[in-house]
Amino acid sequence: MTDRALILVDLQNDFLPGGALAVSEGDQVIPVANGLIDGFEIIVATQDWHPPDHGSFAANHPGKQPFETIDLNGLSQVLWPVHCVQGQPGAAFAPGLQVDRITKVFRKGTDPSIDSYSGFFDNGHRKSTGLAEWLREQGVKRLTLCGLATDYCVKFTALDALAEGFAVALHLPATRGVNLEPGDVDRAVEEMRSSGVKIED
Ligand code: VGL
Ligand code: ZN
Repeated sequence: MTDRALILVDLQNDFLPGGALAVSEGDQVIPVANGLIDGFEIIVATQDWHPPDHGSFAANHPGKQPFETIDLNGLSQVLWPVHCVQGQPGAAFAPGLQVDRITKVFRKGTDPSIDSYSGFFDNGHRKSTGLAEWLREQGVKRLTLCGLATDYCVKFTALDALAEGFAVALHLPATRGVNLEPGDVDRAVEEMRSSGVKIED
């Protein structure tokens, strides 16, 4: 029995160099994530999984460009390039990732009207993905997080995990971020640290 689980956040082609929403050095986390996988029995992967008409895509808002911010149904929303479309190669897990070791996949961002950075809840905290409930059923109390992107999906997954009562560690060497504004990644790490996430370097 184990009370630990590894959470692989959005290790998908579109977040790797050459992808639609490439995270700089995103590919470098894959071998590090594989090394972490070897030390866990319970491994969860989150998967950004958008329908083509998703409201976070700039292309679905005439006149808007990627990386502009809009109000989307009452929530502030950064507009992104079309990425991680359900069933498309960009949404698939990164090549080389030990996908055969993944215990369970939680998909998010499926509702076109709202984005979902966290693996636990959508950005309005309206609907649960079922991740917290599933982890508790397995007896999990402690989480190690890694993946992409530090300043979006990793950060919101970590903060929700704390709020759900899990002990949370972030493995920085297996994490990279977007840095839309310089310093975003450093600020995200500080926010996680000050909220109670143990930062492992
Ligand atoms: C992500 C932006 C849009 C992420 C997902 O995985 O951090 N970022 N969709
Ligand atoms: Zn997305």
